Amino acid sequence: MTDQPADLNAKFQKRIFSGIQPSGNLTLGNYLGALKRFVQKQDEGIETIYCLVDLHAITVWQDPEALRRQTREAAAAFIAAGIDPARSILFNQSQVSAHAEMGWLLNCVARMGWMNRMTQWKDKAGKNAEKQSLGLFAYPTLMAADILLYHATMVPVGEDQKQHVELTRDIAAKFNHDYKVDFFPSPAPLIEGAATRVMSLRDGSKKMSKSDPSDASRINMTDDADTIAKKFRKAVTDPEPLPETLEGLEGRAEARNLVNVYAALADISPEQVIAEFGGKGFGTFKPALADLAVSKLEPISTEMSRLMADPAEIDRILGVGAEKADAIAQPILAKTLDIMGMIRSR
Ligand code: AQP
Repeated sequence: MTDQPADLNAKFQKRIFSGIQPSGNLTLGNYLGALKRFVQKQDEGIETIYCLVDLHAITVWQDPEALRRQTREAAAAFIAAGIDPARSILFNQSQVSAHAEMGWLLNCVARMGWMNRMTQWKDKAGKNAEKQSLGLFAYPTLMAADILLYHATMVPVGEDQKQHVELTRDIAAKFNHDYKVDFFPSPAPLIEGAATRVMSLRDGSKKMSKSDPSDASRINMTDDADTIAKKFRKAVTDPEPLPETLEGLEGRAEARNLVNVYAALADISPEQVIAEFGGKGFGTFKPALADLAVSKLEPISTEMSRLMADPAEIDRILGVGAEKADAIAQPILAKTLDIMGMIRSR
């Protein structure tokens, strides 16, 4: 792709944008790979904009009532996990129409060849590409629109979304190059911590996902203590005890996954987990992991239930967030249209 000037991002203020699809129960993967880190970034004092990407969610079928409930539940999860709507902008995507408009503009910048290379598209469409929605194919350009609409410079995501942020950089670079401007920054993916790719509890080669048909494959943020303990107890592992060194996890995807999850939940390194549990069997490690997960997730799910008892208050918070988001997005959309040659006479 066209190179961007080295000092391009220096022109833009530091701003974080990220999102989560309200397409089902949020999982431990969403929590460790995204939500927990969203809170950390907010608490570091960086300007943070977080979006429940409902327009992305409908790229696969969503029952309308379920989508509304899931969107409120996801908002409750954000707030219960520590997102403060007074310090971060929190809103649902469809309330800011500029996302869809910018998505169209960027559809006209992105190239089919780039889109065809997206591994999430290939994974989700599988052998059934003909039957997928056009929206699923265009998912990554809408994500680029989400990010560039705010001139965001950093995007905290899990490992699976890295390619989409790289595509966003390519789209920004092509736009800047074609229109001879330095208008869009080159946003950087922030992929940090021990749990950037939490794996399924049933298959160590697949990522934990809220749309996996097997509920046993994931820990949901709303699972109760008994369910969490049972799912970890039944998690697929090999029969060996944990190794004495990190290198000993080589070729042991399931064991590595559980060590990484423990490290991320406890805010320690995988080395420290091995120092504590090396040589011990899963009969000891799994209950310790379950206790740790319950101690972190239970207060969040209790607070989520409290928030969900007042859906009107959640809607109010999302409405205020949408107004704040719109105020940033509209001038950037207007300038984009202007650069592209659209008449703006009202
Ligand atoms: N297993 C995971 N480990 C670490 N991070 C993860 N994320 C998702 N799964 C894991 C991160 O969570 C953020 C929001 O993801 P999303 O809901 O927008 O879509 P996704 O990546 O496709 O997540 P799911 O759970 O697999 O959703 P479905 O099943 O609906 O497609 C992103 O930052 C993602 O990296």
